[in-house]
Amino acid sequence: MKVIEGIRPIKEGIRINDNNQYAEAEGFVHRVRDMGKFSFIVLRTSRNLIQCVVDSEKCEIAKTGVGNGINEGDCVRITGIKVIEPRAEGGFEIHANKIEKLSQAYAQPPVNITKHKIDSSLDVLLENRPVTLRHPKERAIFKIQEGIVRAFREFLHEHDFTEIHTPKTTSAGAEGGANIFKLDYFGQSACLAQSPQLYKQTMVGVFGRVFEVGPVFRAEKHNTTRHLNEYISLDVEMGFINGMEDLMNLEVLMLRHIIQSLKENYSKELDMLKAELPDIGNVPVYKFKEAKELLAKEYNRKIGGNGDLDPEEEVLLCRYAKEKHDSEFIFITHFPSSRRPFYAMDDADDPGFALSFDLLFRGLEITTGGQRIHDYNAQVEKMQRMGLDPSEFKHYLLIHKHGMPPHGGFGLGLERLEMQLLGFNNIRYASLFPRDVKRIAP
Ligand code: AMO
Repeated sequence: MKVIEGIRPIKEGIRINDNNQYAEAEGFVHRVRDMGKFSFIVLRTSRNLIQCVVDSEKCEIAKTGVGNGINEGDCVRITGIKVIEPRAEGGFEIHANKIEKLSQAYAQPPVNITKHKIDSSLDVLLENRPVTLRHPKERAIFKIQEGIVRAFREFLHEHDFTEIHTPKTTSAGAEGGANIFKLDYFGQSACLAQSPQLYKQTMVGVFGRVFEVGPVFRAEKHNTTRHLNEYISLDVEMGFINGMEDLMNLEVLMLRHIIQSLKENYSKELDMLKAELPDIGNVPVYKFKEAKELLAKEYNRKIGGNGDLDPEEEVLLCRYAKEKHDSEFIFITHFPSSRRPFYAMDDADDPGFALSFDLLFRGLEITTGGQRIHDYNAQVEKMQRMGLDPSEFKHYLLIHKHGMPPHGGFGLGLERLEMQLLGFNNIRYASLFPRDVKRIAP
């Protein structure tokens, strides 16, 4: 009988024995420096760079991989004595007794990934993504991304939310507008999900509180620094709310938890990227109308426009929030109803405006959310008012027909949040393999 072994216990690419004297580390040869009698090999493990000292007379080099010697890019396992060395990363180095060469690299990286920073244009960075992601600073971005999602999940689980997975191929777009990717689905017209909106509401009728982390697709034709054609949406939907404020409070608490968790578990990566995390105190709230008036008064902006905030206005509102309220975040609520989707609930006291909000952070919208219509008649009536045919939404309307609590939620763009946290001027830096108008590979 064949026995299947368990996973070898190893943490961040290194295992240290019980008496803290011996270490076994596995990873990639990041840098080699030949000092004559001995060499320094910097090993890139899954999260760290470990300095190893190799005296070729004392060290056994087991060449299981092809080729001569040990070169940058090779995969190796190094065992040896753990020696305290304050100048080395992590405060120690390994004096190698043995190097097992596990495989060999066949080419030099297209860009130098051993320098302090990758010195190339965004295009070159993305074109060579499978290799450039190996640079410690590049991978730090995505370690932090893991941290954001992990803390998001942790917070919501603690507050009784159930994680769901909804389909990404759908029969109709949830958000409306022209930015829908159409596809042929066995002869039937279908599209890629613009958001899990209708499904997450549906699941409130099942679990009460739900969330999802998943890709969404937007056929935006504009190549901007803040839009991707596929991004990761952090979606939340909560039933039995007393009003939109419950959702805004939830989001603030959630963001505080994310920041705290990043500080506790990802300080190494945050330091590497010189990230300045925000303190999240009370987040100021302005109605859309007030925000427009404020922009006119404080910054001479013309009132009018298209019922939304343009990018410059988002920057100005954040500047105002910082100066006036010492907050890097600002909520804008009560957008004109005509500019919000059919599922948005209107304010009973001010029917031209929807109970919806945007959260702006350091000059950029990172979230849209709001309260939804839960009453069947009200939803059918609003669809008709907006020129939509309720029969095309017959599955969605089943939830209203069979009873829905007052509910609402929000969608947070993962790459946008990270881009603002790390101070990037282009969203593509925060996406592993960005999809934009010109790029669908790698
Ligand atoms: P909305 O369309 O505003 O709302 O999207 C929510 C958040 O998703 C991010 N985002 C994007 N990020 C990168 N590239 C894009 N092209 C892009 N478009 C949007 C932004 C934005 O704030 N269903 C609603 C949410 C809800 O009400 O629950 C929705 O999808 O950070």
